[in-house]
Amino acid sequence: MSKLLSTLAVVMLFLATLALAPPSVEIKNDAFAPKTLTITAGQTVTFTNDDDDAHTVTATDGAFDSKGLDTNGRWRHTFTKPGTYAYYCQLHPFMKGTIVVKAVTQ
Ligand SMILES: [Cu+2]
Repeated sequence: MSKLLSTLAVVMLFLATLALAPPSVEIKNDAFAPKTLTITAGQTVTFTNDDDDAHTVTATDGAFDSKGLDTNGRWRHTFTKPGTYAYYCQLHPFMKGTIVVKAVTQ
């Protein structure tokens, strides 16, 4: 296999792994990671608080709210409709994140 082909194979494998991994957001160092997460309609996102501080996952428009998540606290939310969902932490309003929900392609 040429070097280019084997590099391509590694990239494809990496992308496949990403596609299969359940979508998740880590809350660490007063930030959401990734800051912007793109998923497909119907997928459930798991938010995990890896900080020593409590945090919330609260939609800017109030559509969803995890309420307080303590250290190691977990909250799941299923996004059924395509769109862009901005959220923040009520305890630290400077913490912001976005979930981009794409329509399911037939
Ligand atoms: Cu917070």
